[in-house]
Amino acid sequence: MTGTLITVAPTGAEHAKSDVPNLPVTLDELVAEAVACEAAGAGMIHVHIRGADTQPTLDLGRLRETVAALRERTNLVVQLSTGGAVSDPEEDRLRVLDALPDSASCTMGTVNFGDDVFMNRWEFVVELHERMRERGIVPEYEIFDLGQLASLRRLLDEHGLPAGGHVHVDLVMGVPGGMPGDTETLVAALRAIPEGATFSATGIGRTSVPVLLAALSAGGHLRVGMEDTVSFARGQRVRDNAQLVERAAAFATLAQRPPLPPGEARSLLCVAN
Ligand code: KMH
Ligand code: ZN
Repeated sequence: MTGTLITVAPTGAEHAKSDVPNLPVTLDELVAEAVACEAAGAGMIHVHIRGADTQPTLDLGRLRETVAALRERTNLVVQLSTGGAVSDPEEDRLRVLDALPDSASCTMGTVNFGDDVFMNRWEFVVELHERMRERGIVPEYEIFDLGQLASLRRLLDEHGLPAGGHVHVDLVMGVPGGMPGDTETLVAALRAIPEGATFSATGIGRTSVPVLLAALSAGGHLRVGMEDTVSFARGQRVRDNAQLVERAAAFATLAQRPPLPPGEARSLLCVAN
C-alpha cells in the first residue's frame, strides 16, 4: 500500500481573523505556515487567500503572487480553491484558474452549508472541469454529500477524464447540511467512488479525528488544517497548522503509511512537474 498524501488547508474562507488570531491571512503568514507544514509531512496545500482587510478574496493578482511565493519557498503541490466563499460569483471562481496552480478544487454539486447555500450548478461544474483540462490543472473533486459522487461519475462519463488522466476525490465530511463525518458514511462513499480513483477525507470541527482515523484505515489520504477545524482537542485551540499536520503524520506513520513527500504526491495525483 502507498504512503499517505497529507493535504493542509490552512485558512479557508469561513473563519474570521478576529476570532482566530493565528489564522494565516497575509502572504507572509501563509508561506511561513506552508514551509512548516511541508517540514511536518504535508505534500499538498489547499489555498484560500485573504485581502488586506483579512476578508476572503479571489483577486487574480494576489492569487498569482501566492502561487509564485509558494512555489519559490516550498515544493508542495499548490492547489487553489475555486470554491471560494459562499457569496463568490461564478465568474470570479472560474478566473482563479488563470493563476495556473498545479491543482484546483472542483465541488461536485450544490449543498446547504450551515445557514448558507454553497451553489455549484451542473453547467458551472462542467465549465470548471473543461477549463482545468485546457490549462493542464489537475482537479480535486470535492464531495460534500453522497449524491455528488453520482454527479462525478456523470461528469467523467459525459466529459471525459481530467488533466493527467487520474481522478482524485476529497470527501469533506461533517459540514452542517452535508454528509456526516463518521465511518459508516465514509464506507458508503467509498462504494460510490469511481474505479481507480484515489481519495482523501477531512472532517469538519469535532469530526476531524474520527474521519482521519476512518480514512487511514480505509487506505485513503488525509486533509487537515484550520480551514476545517480550529480546535485541536476538547477545550484546546489549534496552535498552528503544522500541529495538525504533525498529528496526521504521526497517525499515518503508525498505520505504516508514512507521509508522501511532495514529489511522490505529484506522481500520485499525476501533476506535471
Ligand atoms: N468555502 C466553502 C464555501 C473549496 O475550497 O473548493 C467552499 C470550499 C470548497 O472551501
Ligand atoms: Zn476550501
